[in-house]
Amino acid sequence: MVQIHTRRNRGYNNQTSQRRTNPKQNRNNTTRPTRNPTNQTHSRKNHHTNHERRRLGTISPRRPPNPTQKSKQPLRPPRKKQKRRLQQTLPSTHRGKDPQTRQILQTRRQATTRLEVRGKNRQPSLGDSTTTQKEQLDALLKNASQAANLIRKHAENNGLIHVVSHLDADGLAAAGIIGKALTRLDATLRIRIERWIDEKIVEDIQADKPSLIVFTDLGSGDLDLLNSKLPKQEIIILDHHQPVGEADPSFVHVNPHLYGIDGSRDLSGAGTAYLVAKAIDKTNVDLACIAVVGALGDLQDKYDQKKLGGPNAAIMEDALANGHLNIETDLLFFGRETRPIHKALACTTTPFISGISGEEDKSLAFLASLGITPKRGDKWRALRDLSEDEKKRLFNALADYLVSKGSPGDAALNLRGSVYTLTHEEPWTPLRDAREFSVLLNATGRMDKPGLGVAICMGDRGSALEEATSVLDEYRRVITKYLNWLMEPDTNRIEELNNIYIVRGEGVIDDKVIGTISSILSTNLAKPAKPIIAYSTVQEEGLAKISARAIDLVTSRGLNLGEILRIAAEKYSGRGGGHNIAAGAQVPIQDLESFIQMVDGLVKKQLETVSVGS
Ligand SMILES: [Mn+2]
Repeated sequence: MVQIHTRRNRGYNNQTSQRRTNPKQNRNNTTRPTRNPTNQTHSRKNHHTNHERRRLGTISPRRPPNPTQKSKQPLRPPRKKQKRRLQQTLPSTHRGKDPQTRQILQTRRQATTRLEVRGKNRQPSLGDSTTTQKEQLDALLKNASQAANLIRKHAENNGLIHVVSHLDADGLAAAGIIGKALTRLDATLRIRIERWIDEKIVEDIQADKPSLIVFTDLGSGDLDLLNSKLPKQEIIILDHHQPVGEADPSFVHVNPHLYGIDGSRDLSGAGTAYLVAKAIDKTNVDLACIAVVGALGDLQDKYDQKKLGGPNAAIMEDALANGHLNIETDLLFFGRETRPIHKALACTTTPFISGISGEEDKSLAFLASLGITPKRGDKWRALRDLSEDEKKRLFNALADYLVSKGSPGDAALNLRGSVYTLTHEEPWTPLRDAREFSVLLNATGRMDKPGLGVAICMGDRGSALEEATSVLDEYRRVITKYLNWLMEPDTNRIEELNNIYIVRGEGVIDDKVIGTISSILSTNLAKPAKPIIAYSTVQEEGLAKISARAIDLVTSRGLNLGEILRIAAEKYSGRGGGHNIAAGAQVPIQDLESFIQMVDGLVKKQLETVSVGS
């Protein structure tokens, strides 16, 4: 039985994705009334592009694995003995052969790219010795297999396993990976997607009397809450956010930060979940590409040519080895193999090209102005059909255009890099390009349909994919509309303060997409070294929802947005936290301006302190 539900349940979540129902098990869930959510906006996803940090970056000293995390507690007696065999949904797209599109790939480039991501040729990481990195990863893997053992035990006892995950692309991918691994174990499970954890949510989960709770892509920032509210509960946390406090020794806490691995860049929530899934059963290596999608969703492609590195690269190798992934370097337009070039251009929002992103007609006109014909005969041309010269012309024109629109000089660098193609996905679908897949997941989460995203990660296609695709279209329209609104001249909706940018979404921008907006803008404003604080206000709740982004250049100098937002929000009886590079908070509307001033000051202070001290 799989139930996927969220606090803003609508449509799909309670119906389609509920594969097997048992009236008793369902009592709390399937008819859960839509609750007006409070405490939302913890937009912890996403970081941001940057190139400098891999040279400057640091890895914090390795901490030995916590020997107390052994989870020796006796298991509860199994709750119910009914066997619930789940339909084994093997992805329908994993069936046939990859279409001939692959043959047309530029083989020379393919060969070199594939080499680069493997073994010794992988990007050297950050001045730390390979041995140390290996030790770190080994310790993390050992920790992951503790989690795997505990999950297997609960699955064998047929206890209810409650999976709680984060609403963004990485969180949905993580939920999908663990969800799939659990269905393969025939486990009884329930999946719940949240923007963050609070007391009410913990109580709701407890009311289900789960035998095991697995938190994915969240939990590490809420250890105090979990310690105090769930003292007798068996708990696994698979997260990559900065841990705040110490986990109760009975918890199995798997987090790369505990082993000196940078969780904001080198391993995602989905990646952490994947390591556990792989430890549960080797057959789960087919989920490696979903972990790649999660890492890209959290913008972890920070290595040269926008590659993934660290443990993410090892996961990428699993996906390459099982033939589900192909990597090439090219312009990063979604659907490079399959989509008409003007559509591919219009679908691309990193960087956001004002006047082209989201506007197919205008992209078509832009191409025409460069003398690039969109069709050959009566067939649309895809990016792969362009000559090298045409690609160069297009890249240069876009770079000039971006600068003319006020973007920083290197914004165009975001247009090129490693393209991750999921070779078993149907061409023309948004799942074919791993980055677009992550945008689709994000869209389902942000548009109140996270169950769709999880179902797709677990292998559903068909009508689920159809519905998700239209959700994605709608999401793109919404984002484009908001970005154009923000960028209207003479409105000062994007305001530059001394140390930060403020993006004033007021009550206009839906607070659920404020994180996406700040991510997109973070590569597009004139002074990228200034962190972005974007907010939207929700009058009914009396709250401002805040999403902050910085670039690696600044975090490598010691800026920690998660900490700053936590401190500033707590001062105004709000709450905040996240990664150093991407964080979220909420504060009462009346305190918003003081909060902003405080953040501006804290950013200044933190950067000064660090540069003086180091
Ligand atoms: Mn994440």
